[in-house]
Amino acid sequence: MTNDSLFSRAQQVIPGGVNSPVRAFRAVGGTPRFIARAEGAYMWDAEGQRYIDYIGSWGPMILGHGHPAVLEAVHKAAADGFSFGAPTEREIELAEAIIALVPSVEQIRLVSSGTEAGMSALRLARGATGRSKIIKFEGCYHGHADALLVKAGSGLATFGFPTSAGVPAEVVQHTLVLEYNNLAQIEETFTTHGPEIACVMLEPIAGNMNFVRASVPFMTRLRELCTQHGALLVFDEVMTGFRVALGSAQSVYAKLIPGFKPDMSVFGKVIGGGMPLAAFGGTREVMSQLAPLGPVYQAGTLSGNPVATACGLATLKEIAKPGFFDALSARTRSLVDGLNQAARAAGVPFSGDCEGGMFGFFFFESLPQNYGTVMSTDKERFNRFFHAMLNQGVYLAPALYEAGFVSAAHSAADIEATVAAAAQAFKAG
Ligand code: HOZ
Repeated sequence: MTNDSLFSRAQQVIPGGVNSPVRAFRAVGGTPRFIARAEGAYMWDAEGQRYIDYIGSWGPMILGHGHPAVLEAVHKAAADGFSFGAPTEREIELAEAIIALVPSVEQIRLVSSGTEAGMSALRLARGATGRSKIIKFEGCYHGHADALLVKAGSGLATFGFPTSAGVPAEVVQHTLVLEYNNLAQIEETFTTHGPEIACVMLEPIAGNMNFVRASVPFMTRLRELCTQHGALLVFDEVMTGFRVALGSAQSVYAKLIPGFKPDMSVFGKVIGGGMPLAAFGGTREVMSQLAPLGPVYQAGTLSGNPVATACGLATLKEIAKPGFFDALSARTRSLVDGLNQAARAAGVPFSGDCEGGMFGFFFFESLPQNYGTVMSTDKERFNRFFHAMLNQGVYLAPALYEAGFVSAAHSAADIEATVAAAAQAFKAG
């Protein structure tokens, strides 16, 4: 079977041949690779071609594919039952594990996807404050719930839709979209709408417009303005959670801004270890507004699924081992340094950055601070680079608007091979 034949067949029965748009390779052109299996840092497609995997299922596979301890936990949990629709001890263990690692979270609710978690966090923020307006930022993607699907990154950026069709204007009338890292705009918006703002939601390090950090002055002021105006600061850590540091991106900012904490957090990806699991949490006061304690409704048949929680727990246990993040960060840093050097040697305008096991790069002389600048980086060059890397067995995200991920299974030799492939690709132009 070839990737081409599978893609033709898929397009007969699945819109665009894929179950999530960016996978279709529309941005970069060509045929998506149909993955047959994966192990460690590698994936093999239907034609038996091996790739060094820098997508890692878009973030969850922080240990690499098929980690033995995770596999064992999943096998054991599956043998005990796939789903009960009733509480289990493992859900408490996972909640306790997350709370132990993230001090801003006093209570947490488990759900099945990042979209569900973001949508529920938004409802809770509105319910808890009794306010309607929300602030989000251009290029930040918080899943595909209607109210958040405005000027989002990821697939919306890839396909050039500012906002999805099917989202009525009335539904997004309370969504205020501002420029990421723009201090003047948040000041102005709080001055005009302060008492109406339920929450400010952001990706602290945006991973859906490639990789863009919120600046420290911006984050500091966001925190101050939210506190001053009684709005909740909601961190979408679906990508960054337990990925950029053991304490997530909020621990990175807490090191730079004394006493810093968001009010609510949204998690996904790593906490499920590759299974459908996500969560939202925050202070006990806010979380107590959630049903069955409070008036904000939220529910799910597969929430806290026993197999997914086993997978997530086993993953968190591995990443909490001493030295895990130091090693992962050093490996990711060596990749980014290698790419930056190879580009410089070839005279290619390029800038890469990373935190923990998450990285990004742009064909641009400096690191962009907002979506507008990301959109102005060299897309054609990215696309040529993507294919040159793919042809050399390196699988990067098939769109320039997505961050990349290194796992603990990536060896120094994998990084060297990747940098060598990039040097070839840069030379080819
Ligand atoms: N929304 C994801 C990228 N930011 C894509 C998920 C997928 O295609 O699996």
